[in-house]
Amino acid sequence: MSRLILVLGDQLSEGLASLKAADRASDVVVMAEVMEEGTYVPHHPKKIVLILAAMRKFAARLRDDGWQVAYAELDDTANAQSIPGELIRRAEQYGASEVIATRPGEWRLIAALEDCPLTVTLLEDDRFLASHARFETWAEGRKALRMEYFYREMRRETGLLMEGDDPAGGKWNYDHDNRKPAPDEVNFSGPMQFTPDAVVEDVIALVERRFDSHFGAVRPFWFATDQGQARRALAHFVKHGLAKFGDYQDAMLAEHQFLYHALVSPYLNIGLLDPIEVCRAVEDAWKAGDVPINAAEGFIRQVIGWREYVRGIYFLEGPDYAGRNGLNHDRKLPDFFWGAETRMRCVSKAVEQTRDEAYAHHIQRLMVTGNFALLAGIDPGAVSEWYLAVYADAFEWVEAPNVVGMSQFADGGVIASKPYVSSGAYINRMSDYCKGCAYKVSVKTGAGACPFNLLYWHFLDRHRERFSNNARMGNMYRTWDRMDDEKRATVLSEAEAFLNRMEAGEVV
Ligand code: FAD
Ligand code: DLZ
Ligand code: SF4
Repeated sequence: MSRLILVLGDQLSEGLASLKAADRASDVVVMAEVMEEGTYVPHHPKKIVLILAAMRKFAARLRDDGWQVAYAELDDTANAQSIPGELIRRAEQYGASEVIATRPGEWRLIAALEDCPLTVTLLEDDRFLASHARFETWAEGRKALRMEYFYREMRRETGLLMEGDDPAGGKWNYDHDNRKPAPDEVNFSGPMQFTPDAVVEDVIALVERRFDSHFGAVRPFWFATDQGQARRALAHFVKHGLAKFGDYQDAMLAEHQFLYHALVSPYLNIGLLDPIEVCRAVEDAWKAGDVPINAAEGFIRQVIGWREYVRGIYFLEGPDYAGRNGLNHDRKLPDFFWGAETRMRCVSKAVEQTRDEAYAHHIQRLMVTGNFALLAGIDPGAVSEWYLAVYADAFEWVEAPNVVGMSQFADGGVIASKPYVSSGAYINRMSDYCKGCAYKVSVKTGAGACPFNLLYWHFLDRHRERFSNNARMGNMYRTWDRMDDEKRATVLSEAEAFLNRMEAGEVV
């Protein structure tokens, strides 16, 4: 009897565990475009196009390779519009009762498959360096789960940038060199862009029709949608962008959204690129003398360090992780996250770019939108849903630890040892956003004061009990405590007034 082999929209890898376990001669691959996956959060239209177009191309490739594929398009009348529903329908159609699936990257879908009234076997997703068991072994008995130590083990295990037992160049981490402010000129034209072919055009039309209420621009659409294109995009970045990736990793420019970033996370996360393949390409460029060590190490750390580490945390911490709210923040997410007007140029530019590209780089996510949400005390569940919806690379296993943990400190400090908060000074140092902003970054209180300046102290003050004994935050509290009482009272009342205006829906 044939078995059903489930392939999800972010599992588009030929070497997927469920495909490796299948019998091409007798099993049926099930792939389904379903409204439930398209709407559990209002995904950005570009993200939906990416996934559905890449699914259609992957299915065609499997068929060419001799697989029998039962593929449901979104508009098919018989489509059950959910993954379990489609499995049940296909089980009846093919007289199958057994499903082989690769463990999804989200607790929600794992639970749905476990509850499905068919016999479902979930195989470990081995497209990562560290299995769950490997991560658990690393985490066991440690007081603090800091990424840096995990990363060193991954370097040793992969041999990436290693000279014998030692790190290449003598240091594990070159982050110190990677904090240069925004450059005056950028000589990288950005990620490789692809003109939509007929498959992509069909999906764009479908998404325009079915998801027209979702935030985000569907056109122009230029993402890679198959493995060949994704590999070309990677090679383009390694050749033209990587050398300066390290130097300007943290910089932000309003008119250069991509700076020297790779824009490969959507391709990695849906399976078009393999993390080791990506890192080897970067290491080869360093070995060939084409890029400096700070660029190669900085990049490889993100992929075999951060990317693996956050996944490990998500599965180690369990299904409640994404819902944590360690600082009890409960304000509503302001409408300007969905494109309404704001006078804060940094936030407005980051959201505008997110709307147009379904992309923002790490520091825009962490130190502009994330920083604002944390300082303003927004409900981290709402913040997390926003990030999960608006970025093309967002799947809960990677999004939740970055947002709930790293950015909102809502996991109580599992990931970060201190909250990532800053006043406007940091944004001004690393970007060109403050030039031309309606607020003045140098003004601390009174007319035109930058909201980040006010909210920064408001955050520290309202969380004094939680953070004042944190050794890494002592200086901040000492500076706050040195201010005279009147100044402190003014800061707090102006911050409150700002938050009240924001909550009342005024343009702030
Ligand atoms: P580059 O800056 O060129 O980095 C190279 C690669 O490193 C990325 O492609 C990515 O695969 C990996 N990487 C870098 N940082 C991280 C990280 N912290 N966690 C995991 N992988 C990392 N990344 C996602 O893939 N999906 C998300 O939903 C996501 N949400 C985030 C939310 C917040 C609040 C923050 C601060 C970061 C988030 N990140 C997320 C991490 C990071 O912002 C993106 O991976 C990166 O911006 C992707 O763009 P890029 O390919 O140009 O990356
Ligand atoms: C994100 C997404 C979307 C928008 N649509 C589909 C879909 O129609 N079919 C599918 O199989 N997968 C889709 N996905 C990806 C899933 O949501 C993803 O597999 C889970 O969130 C687990 O990471
Ligand atoms: Fe953002 Fe403040 Fe700079 Fe305006 S002045 S761009 S609000 S940091």
